[in-house]
Amino acid sequence: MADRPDNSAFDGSNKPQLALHVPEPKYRPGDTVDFTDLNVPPAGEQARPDETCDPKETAPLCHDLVRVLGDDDKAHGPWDPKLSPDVLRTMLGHFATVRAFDERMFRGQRQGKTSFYMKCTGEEATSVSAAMALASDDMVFPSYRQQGVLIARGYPLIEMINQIYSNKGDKLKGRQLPIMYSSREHSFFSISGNLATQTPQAVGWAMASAIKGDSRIAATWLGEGSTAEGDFHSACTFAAVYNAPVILNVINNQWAISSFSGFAGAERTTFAARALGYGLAGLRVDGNDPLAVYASQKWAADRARANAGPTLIEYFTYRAEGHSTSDDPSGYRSAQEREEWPLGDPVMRLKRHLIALGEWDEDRQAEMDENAATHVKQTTKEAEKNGILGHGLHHPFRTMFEDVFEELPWHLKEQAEQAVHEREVKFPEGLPNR
Ligand SMILES: Cc1ncc(C[n+]2csc(CCOP(=O)(O)OP(=O)(O)O)c2C)c(N)n1
Ligand SMILES: [Mg+2]
Repeated sequence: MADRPDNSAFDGSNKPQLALHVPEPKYRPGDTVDFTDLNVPPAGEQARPDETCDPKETAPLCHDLVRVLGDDDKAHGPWDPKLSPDVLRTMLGHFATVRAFDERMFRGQRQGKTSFYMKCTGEEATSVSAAMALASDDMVFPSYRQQGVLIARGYPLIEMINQIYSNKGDKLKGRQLPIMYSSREHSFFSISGNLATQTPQAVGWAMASAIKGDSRIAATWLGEGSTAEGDFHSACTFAAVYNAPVILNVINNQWAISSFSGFAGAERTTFAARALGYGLAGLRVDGNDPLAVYASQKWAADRARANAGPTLIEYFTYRAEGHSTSDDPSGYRSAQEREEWPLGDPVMRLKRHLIALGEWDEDRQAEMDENAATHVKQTTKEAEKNGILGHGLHHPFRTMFEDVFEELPWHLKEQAEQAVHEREVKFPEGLPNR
């Protein structure tokens, strides 16, 4: 929509009329997509300041794009993390698991086994590669698209599936939306559906870690759309003021359900550049380049561990699929965007890099993908024994009143009794789970 002055209040004077700008995405369904005006700098050309540098030194990097993997599939420049082929193959293995998991869970939702699922297709590096650069006991405060963090940390797939199916094996007892995992043992903070709430929590946890003289740092992830929430800005202020040992990862996949990134301010400046106003170190990174993601996360982690301060990282990527199983992106964006997206696919890029190194081949890749699919399939079958959506094998109804208070207060006791009574009236034949 063009900027149009609203003439309804025009008073006839010759004062300049004000016009409201309402952002509009460049491409809508059916449009031809052209990304040639997108500035994609060559890999390896971005400077790498010292981890303990003054935040101001990162200013140029907030408008650039840190890239390591070039069009020749080789690693270039000072950000090359120089990972061993074994570590690269481990990363590729996690990618394969995440992709196989996403495929099967998406299908499970279509088959009615769960009510909801969210894929991270195209964004795998922003969680897997980042998690691999952190220590396993660093506390992570993810959003809902970081299944790759749990998988990289070795969280059992069956626990994830039990949670998605809200079955009797679900450790969260059906109290969370499917995919909103939580694992204290894996230093993975409970996911919240209220966008951006995890960001001040991460900063607060990092501050507490510093107060206690601990050595663990915190990292959080949020979507670019969620940066429009006030919580994110409070988090940035606290992080800067107290020099909290925290990493704020903004995953700019350019869409927030059907709202494009312009509604979160992308037309004006980059998300990394938000760092500058707060006095945080900032990096803008090719989010589909697994080596650049690893290197930048490691840089920020080392910076936080050295008490040199927090970092805001924008991972520039593209949400290749729908927002969730409840979404149909063909209604609001051009299907060509995914095809024309110039930063490619992180899984293919890492695979081609390993092949270019002489450390991998297509046959081994096919075997890896097949093994991942089989592992996920078998684990899914195992989890289904604990129940799927609507099969009654969930936690007993009355348990929803438990675990919050040591001693259930009288008014909740009353509610619990009333709820059980109402179910008896509604289902006089009885229910398998009381
Ligand atoms: C406070 C709040 N507002 C709105 C929503 C509804 N909502 C859920 S996901 C989403 C889009 C978020 O987009 P983004 O932050 O870019 O993350 P992405 O889904 O792209 O990973 C919205 C608006 C919510 N859950 N919480
Ligand atoms: Mg987004």
